[in-house]
Amino acid sequence: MPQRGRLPGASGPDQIVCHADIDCFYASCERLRESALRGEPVVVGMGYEPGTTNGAVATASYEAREFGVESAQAISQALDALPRKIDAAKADDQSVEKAGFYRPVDMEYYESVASDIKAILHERADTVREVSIDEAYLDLTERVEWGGELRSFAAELKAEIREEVGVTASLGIAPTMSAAKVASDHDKPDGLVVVEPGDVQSFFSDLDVEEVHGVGPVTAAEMREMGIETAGDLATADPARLEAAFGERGRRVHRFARGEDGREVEPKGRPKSFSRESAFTEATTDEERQRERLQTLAEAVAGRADQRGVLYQTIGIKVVTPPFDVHTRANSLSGPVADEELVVDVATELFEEFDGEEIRKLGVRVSNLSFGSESQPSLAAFSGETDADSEDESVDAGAVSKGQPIGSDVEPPEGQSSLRDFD
Ligand code: TTP
Ligand code: MG
Repeated sequence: MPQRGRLPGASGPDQIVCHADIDCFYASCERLRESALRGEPVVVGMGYEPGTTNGAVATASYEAREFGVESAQAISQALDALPRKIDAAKADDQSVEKAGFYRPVDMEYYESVASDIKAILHERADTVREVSIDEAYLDLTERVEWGGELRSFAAELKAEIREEVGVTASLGIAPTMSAAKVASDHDKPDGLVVVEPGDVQSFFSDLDVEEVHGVGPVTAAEMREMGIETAGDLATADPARLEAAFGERGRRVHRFARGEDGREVEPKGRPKSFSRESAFTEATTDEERQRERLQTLAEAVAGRADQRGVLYQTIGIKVVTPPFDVHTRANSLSGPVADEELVVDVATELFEEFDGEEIRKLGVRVSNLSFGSESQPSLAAFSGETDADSEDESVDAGAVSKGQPIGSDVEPPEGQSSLRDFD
């Protein structure tokens, strides 16, 4: 079906929007640094320690969700549904099988993982709208065509996030932002749902009304009382009646359920770094091959930064030696530069420490970015804080300046409040 019913000002039938959302994000981060948690029920939250009683679940792994644990639930309720493994092991009457691991929230670590994911997203699309710590919209219109090419692009993006960061993302691709959002949620975890322009209304028609972007559990309950069970019912409901019950939001979700959403992906959030990595087919001690590879990576990274008009102040390398030991080294310069030769030189110099080593994989990263050509206010904010932050910079996942989200030096932090933005 053509773009029937699109709003005036809609960006046209050719928009290809991808919504990316990481699966059980905080729990996935915990699993990255504690492999014993993989495949186990994991709950991340506050307030489960002895002596504390109130607190809430931030997220639960899909295994824990099977026990009925979910985000925003009181921790006491979660503990009833899924006792702590450590308690179950002590008590004879509880089965360790039906217990889970509880971990406290560690925002600094999650921000560092999010930053690596966002770097990949910014590499893969020119326009990225970051909407929460684990969620972003990508405008792919200029990058791919609907069909097979788009599917391979999406599969590669998922694979890159899985291999480079170690978490799984669910992707939804559709001609509008709201449909893409619903699509990414539709087949979680590790989902990939593509809704082509002609299929938006049929995709929506049988969905539960609660799946429509902007319809929460409370609104959904009220809608059900009005006889609106599915997104299809919502799409054909009288908009005036919806407005009477839910205000302007009623009209908006009505449009969304019809696949009408004229919003374009407006950029928000910036890459925190540019990096390139490359693995040898087999670990090698051939120094010439190693150096050549490093040089190619350094040139690619500098080229990418140059293309985006970005300066960098920190240059780093990543060296993976067998079995899977990751070493990161970085040097901060006294000021921001854009200099390919310098990236090659600094990377080569940092690499000298690994002379004679057997190497699996190499990576080069520039960070501590400065977006000079784009906007003056950001540049001013950046200049004001570089000295304090540059010392802490390194290319490893822990590159977070104390207590601050990465990149808060280049733009105002989006903060927790943006997490649940209607976006
Ligand atoms: P979500 O993307 O909503 O949830 P999720 O990534 O844990 O699970 P999934 O996407 O697979 O459904 O939120 C991202 C993170 O935000 C989540 O890992 C923890 C945090 N969060 C809270 O702290 N409180 C909440 O109520 C919710 C919903 C999320
Ligand atoms: Mg998520």
